[in-house]
Amino acid sequence: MLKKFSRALALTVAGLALAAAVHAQTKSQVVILATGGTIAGAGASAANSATYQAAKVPVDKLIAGIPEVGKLADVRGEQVFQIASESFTDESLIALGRRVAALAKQDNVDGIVITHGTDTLEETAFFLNLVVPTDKPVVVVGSMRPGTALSADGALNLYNAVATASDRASRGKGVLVVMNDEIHSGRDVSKAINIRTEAFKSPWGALGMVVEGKTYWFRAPVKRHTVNSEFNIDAIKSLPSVGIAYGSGNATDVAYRALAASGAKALIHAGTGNGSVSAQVVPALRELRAQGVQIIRSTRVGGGGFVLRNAEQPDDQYDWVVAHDLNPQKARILAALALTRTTDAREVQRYFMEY
Ligand code: DAS
Repeated sequence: MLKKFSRALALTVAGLALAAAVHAQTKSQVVILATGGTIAGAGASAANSATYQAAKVPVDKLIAGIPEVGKLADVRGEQVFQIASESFTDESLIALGRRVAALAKQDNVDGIVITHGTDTLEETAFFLNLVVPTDKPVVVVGSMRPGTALSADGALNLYNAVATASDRASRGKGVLVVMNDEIHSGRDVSKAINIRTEAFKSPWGALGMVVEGKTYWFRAPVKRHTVNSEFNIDAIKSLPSVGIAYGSGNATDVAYRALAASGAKALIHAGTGNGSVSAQVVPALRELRAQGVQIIRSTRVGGGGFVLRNAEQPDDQYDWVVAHDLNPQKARILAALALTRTTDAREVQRYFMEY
């Protein structure tokens, strides 16, 4: 009897060990969704690191350019768009979000990489962070130089993005952005420099790094995202129009009134300093608020602060919203999503404090 039991136990242990070994050997299944941008760009000569045509190289050629990635994961590509990202529309965001969410539901997909132009990469990453209900890694990546340039950064960025998307340690951290060996939160990161490979910065710091195909983590997001978000791409057919107007000296209310007249349901004020509003502009914003337009104070000042409610302006009295630490372009994304669920300024303010 005892002999039979120990044989069965030995077989079970061996079976478990084999299963573990097979699992460890089974590579992650990663899908690369290509949308265009510089990472798919081509210049006339290797000396052209800043003069080139974006959105030229197809996804299969991008993957062929990093053969080493086969050691990290089984990778396949889809060409979703082939555009420079400054030409993204809200319809582009929704179409991309739907594809990402659909792939994330598939058992044979462990991670998703999105190649993207750098100009609006931060907006797409934030949008996906808010609307795709998955804890699988979704990694957005771009490059500052085309693949044809000397010391091009795209191939290593893409390799690092696949390394991050195929690593279970990347799960549950929201949508990520991998650029220049760093892993950033899609919520926090923005393009801070327009012409260097070290272009992307997060005011509260990167989450980690990727070095030689391995991820190293030092922090995790605290704001709501993905599976903990109240927004879901499946419920979003379109986004309300939200305009952005830039604050400066000699300000007038012309841009705000024009945006409202064009149908904007919310106005993002890219204010000076702490979201300050010129005395020449306040009356127009109060009038537009009274007509139902949401007024959201952000700041043109980047780099690591946040707009404090009721400091520069009496937001409670005016029924205005502050964008907290979100820059104007990210505030536009969250405001548009918030307006798919509410027209109450206090509820909009809650979204800005929680996401
Ligand atoms: N025009 C830029 C874009 O497509 C190129 C780039 O930097 O990716 O965002």
